[in-house]
Amino acid sequence: MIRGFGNPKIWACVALVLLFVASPTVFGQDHSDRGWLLPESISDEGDAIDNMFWLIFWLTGAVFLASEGALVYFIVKYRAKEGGKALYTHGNHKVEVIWTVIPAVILLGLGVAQVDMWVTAKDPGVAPIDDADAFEVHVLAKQFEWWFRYRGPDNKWNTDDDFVASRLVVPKGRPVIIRLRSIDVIHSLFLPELRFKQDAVPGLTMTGWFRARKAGQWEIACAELCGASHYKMRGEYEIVEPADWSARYAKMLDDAGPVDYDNPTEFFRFWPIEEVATEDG
Ligand SMILES: [Cu+2]
Repeated sequence: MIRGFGNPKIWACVALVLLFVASPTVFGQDHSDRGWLLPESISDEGDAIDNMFWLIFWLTGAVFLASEGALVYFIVKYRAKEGGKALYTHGNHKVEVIWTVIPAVILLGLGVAQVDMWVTAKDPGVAPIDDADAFEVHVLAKQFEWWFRYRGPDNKWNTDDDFVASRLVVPKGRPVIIRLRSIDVIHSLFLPELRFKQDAVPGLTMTGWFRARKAGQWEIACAELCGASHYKMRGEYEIVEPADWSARYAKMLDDAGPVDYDNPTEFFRFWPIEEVATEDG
């Protein structure tokens, strides 16, 4: 047997090395160009979330380094010495009050600071639903795929030109309203670059919104483990330049074909179009 094989210290070192080697591969997947960083942010609302993220990161990072630094310092300073005497201490009331009050105040500050962001991102009453420019999409999640329903060229719901596609395609610069339902279990629509993440809860219609400032194609993930083929819910979303929008929209319409109401798709059967009008507003 190799010497030291049973030594927990050696195994702890091996585990630490493995953790550092493995982490970028595991967590940095598909974002290799950005390494450990968050994926690129493509909306102003997403930037606000990132700023909050980084503020918390630096605050907790500083506290982590300070407390671990103090720990190491004291371990070394007060290590066992020949002739050293033990000291009984009951703690220091003043210091304990200080390190309880300061984090409490910081936590309260963060709590207050995030309220606006939360309301902007999540409150259906604040989402720009009535904006004449708003582009609304109905998203239906099911094991194990996403379906997207769009208004037809008449720009009205509940008319014969509404159509369903398997891809999320939306215009750049306009507010996009997402109405989300699930046909079976809880799923979560995650558009990482937009910092958009919303659970699809069976029995409810969830509302969310975003406004992209960059055109391109990115990945959709289901961020809620929803069954054995959860991984199959990887999809793609597309943000289209205003100049290219009419052509892209026409192509979607073409690909989808007309809705056959005598033989409705699962989407229309589960989420009757008549219900749409009553949910709006
Ligand atoms: Cu899912």
